Amino acid sequence: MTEHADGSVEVHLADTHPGREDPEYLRRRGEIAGAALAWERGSQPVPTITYSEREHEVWCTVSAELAPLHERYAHSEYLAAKERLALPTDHVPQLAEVGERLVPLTGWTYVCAPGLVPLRDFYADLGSRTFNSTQYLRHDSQPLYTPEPDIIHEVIGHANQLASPRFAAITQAAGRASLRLETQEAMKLVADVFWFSIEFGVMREHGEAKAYGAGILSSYGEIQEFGHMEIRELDLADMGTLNYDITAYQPVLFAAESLTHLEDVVGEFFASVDDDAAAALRAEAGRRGLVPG
Ligand code: TIH
Ligand code: FE2
Repeated sequence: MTEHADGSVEVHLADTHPGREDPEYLRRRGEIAGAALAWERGSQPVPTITYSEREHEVWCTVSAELAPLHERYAHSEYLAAKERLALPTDHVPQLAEVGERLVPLTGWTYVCAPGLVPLRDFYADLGSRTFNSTQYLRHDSQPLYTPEPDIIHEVIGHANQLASPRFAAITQAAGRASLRLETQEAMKLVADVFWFSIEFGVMREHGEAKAYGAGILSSYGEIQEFGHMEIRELDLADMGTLNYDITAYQPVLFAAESLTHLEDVVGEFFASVDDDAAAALRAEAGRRGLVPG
């Protein structure tokens, strides 16, 4: 992202991004990022974005495609939370509205982010039940999957999940853990466990692997494929050190046996991890030959 002297913002997209060659999309991305950059936390409400018909259309398409797939593949804890949050399916909601719905349920609020937020800042905010969210939409040529988080991922994936008090508590615990960690290695390990749980976690329910991870639940492409991936048992040393590509469907996933199992293993880990415990897990991964390259 480049901020020009005239206040305009230029967004740089990866070579593989479907909107890379679309000048109108790039202009719009700059405009929305600019609104977030100009926003000052605390002094003003999160900026309202006036979404175009084309953007509302993407939201409607993804909401409609996901509805039956959630019924089929999402864990019941997520489904119940989604029903309570009752987000609109016919237009893109404003982040302020997402927060207004979440606060009475679990106390989370949404703030706007121009793009990727530095890891430490993102996690520190999770510790106080504040979610940094992008406001732009994925490119309409590929609504089924986007290689970077957009408002569909942040809201349909995360906000629905955060409407569950139990997922909300695990997410906050990861945020609070970040405040205890001094080393970058420990922070990376926690973020990687988060990736394989809150972002891409699956959980057994009635003998089937169901999705509760926000990254699976916001992609109607990936949600139809995760059942065919390699599904391993929860394993903190493995989750915390396995390499992954954020721009592709995840070929390896980790399944909890139940929500209580997830809380006991991942929730307890976030609640107690410090630099020493993180180093010990990395050493364990090394002994077991897990750490790649
Ligand atoms: N791939 C997700 C989607 O299409 O909704 C978005 C992302 C989640 C995590 C990284 S990118
Ligand atoms: Fe996410």
